Amino acid sequence: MRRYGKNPDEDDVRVRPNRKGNRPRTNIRPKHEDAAEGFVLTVDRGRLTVLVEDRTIHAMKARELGRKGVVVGDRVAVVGDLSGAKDTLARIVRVEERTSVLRRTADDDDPFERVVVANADQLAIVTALADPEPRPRLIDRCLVAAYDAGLEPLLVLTKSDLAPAATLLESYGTLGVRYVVTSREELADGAAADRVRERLTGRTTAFVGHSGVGKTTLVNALVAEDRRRATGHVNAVTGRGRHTTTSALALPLPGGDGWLIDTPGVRSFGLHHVDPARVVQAFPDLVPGTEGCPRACSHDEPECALDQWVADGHADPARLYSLRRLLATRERREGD
Ligand SMILES: Nc1nc2c(ncn2[C@@H]2O[C@H](COP(=O)(O)OP(=O)(O)O)[C@@H](O)[C@H]2O)c(=O)[nH]1
Ligand SMILES: [Mg+2]
Ligand SMILES: [Zn+2]
Repeated sequence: MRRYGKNPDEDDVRVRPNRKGNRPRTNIRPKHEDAAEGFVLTVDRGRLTVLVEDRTIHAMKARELGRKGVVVGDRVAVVGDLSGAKDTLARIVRVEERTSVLRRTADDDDPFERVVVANADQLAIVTALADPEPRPRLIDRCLVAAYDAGLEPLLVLTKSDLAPAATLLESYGTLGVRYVVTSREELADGAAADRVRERLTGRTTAFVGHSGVGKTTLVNALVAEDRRRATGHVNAVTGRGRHTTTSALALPLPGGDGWLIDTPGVRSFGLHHVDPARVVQAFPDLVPGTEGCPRACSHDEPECALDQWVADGHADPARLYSLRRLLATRERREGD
């Protein structure tokens, strides 16, 4: 423990003498009763765009928010110039309590968890059936992140014109994950958008996917024309993909019934922060079996009570296997 003052035996030194005039930390903040409600659409370093009524305004964090992060999907209170006129900047004075937080750690070695999206209730995991090849471990990691955050996962399998979905779906059968399959033809005739939109109505869905899977193509088929983004083509000059997506972006679904939150392409999905106890909650048939587990059980140790639970016929062994497969992705790296 770090101590201040000369006497190291002095307990609980709370007052730091002669620092900034010894001003007490104030808990009395202006209430901002006149603040408007807003919904965060984009965050680009310190600059945010916020939807207030039907206007998109520019805003920044007020100093009183300190280090508290504001992310896409946050419900916030804003004050100041709310006109949305050019060169105006409103201030975000409060972040409302979040119903969910989708987190990731940049890498498994990275102890800092970052909130990616707030208040989503569904995670669409976009995976191509070919070109690029599906990466089951990345899918598993996204599933763990969804379960950890309390979001309902939805597998979106694209490019079924190039490869069938059956093999991939087999390994998710026991998990009971919902899915939709799309193809190039169905993108062209609107059937793909219809099928996916059905799953998005009335919800806030975060879209994740490895670059090249067709996420932008799909998102563009789902949102209004003026919200569309460029799809990634390889840049002839740099040889790199045109990474048009650098941070999350909230897009309204046409008809105003739901939000789609597009996130940057993920290469890995660090899970350093994930608590096995939260992941098990996605397996209601196994939850009661954990009562006999040791404290902070990893559910993959000899003392874990789930083996007996399954042996006694309370749940399908395949479900326990699936849970352990998912939990194991926390220790493994994508690509292993
Ligand atoms: N064959 C096929 N190609 C697709 C499909 N959807 C997207 N693509 C192509 O896949 C490439 C990458 O698409 P893009 O939307 O930029 O992927 P993103 O990186 O996930 O945003 C583009 O050349 C698309 O035309 C599909 O259903 N079938
Ligand atoms: Mg894209
Ligand atoms: Zn256990």
